[in-house]
Amino acid sequence: MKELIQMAENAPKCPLNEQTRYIAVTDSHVNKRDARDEFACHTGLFFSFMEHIQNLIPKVTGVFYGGDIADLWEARFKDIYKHNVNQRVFSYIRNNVVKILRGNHDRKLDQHLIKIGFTLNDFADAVWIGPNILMMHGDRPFDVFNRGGWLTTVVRWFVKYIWVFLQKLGLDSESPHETSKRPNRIINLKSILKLAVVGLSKHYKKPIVLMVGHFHDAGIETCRGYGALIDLGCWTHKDSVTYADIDDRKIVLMRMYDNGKKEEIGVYHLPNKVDCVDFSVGP
Ligand SMILES: [Mn+2]
Repeated sequence: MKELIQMAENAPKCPLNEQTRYIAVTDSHVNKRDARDEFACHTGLFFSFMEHIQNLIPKVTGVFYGGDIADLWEARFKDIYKHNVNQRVFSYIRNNVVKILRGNHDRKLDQHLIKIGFTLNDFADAVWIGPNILMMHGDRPFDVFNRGGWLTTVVRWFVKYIWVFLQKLGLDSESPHETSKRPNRIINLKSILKLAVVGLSKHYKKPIVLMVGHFHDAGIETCRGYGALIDLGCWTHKDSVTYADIDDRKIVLMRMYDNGKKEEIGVYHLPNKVDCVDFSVGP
């Protein structure tokens, strides 16, 4: 918890008011356009989505990207970036993004993106969107399999070699992009993050919404009246992509299908200032 509060304390703050409207997306896992590239089928949708957002400007202030933009576990950046279509993806992100959160699959992507026109200021480990929303990738600081060190090395090695081999044999029906799910299922990282929401809300004496990527499983879970955990989903599922539309009053979690059809997954109404209560004394 201490580490999480430290992340929150260090996080840059972006204003959320009547003049702002943000879009949040996450986990596109842009890859080298081979058979394992699950984003490749959505690139057309990505471009029309980004154009749609650009048309909404100045109504939309910008895009927050929840991490794992590219999959550097599976491909080298130069093999990803040599494809023209991926170069266009990164140029759209560069033109629209407010902040990019670092993910476990692309923790060092900033070093590559800075060489193609991004600035260090575009990246963060966590960011505040207004007073109540804290956005981060979601693996840190609780995911012991993604904390770095020897365990992470073993997990990455397993993903890179064994997992793919099991998939080829048809022994595992899961996507390699959902690799984070298996260890998460054992330690149930999402439940830990829900407890973290309670902890953060108590610490800051206001309801905190923790908005994360990483799990690829879009949904809103309220945390015993203390705030909520919002999973932004991903851009690697076969039939649809997910995103959040954020203004100063609410967060709307949306799913968009390849045919452009949209559907609302859920809404979280942000608290008014008058709703804020002192959680330190209990609900
Ligand atoms: Mn991740």
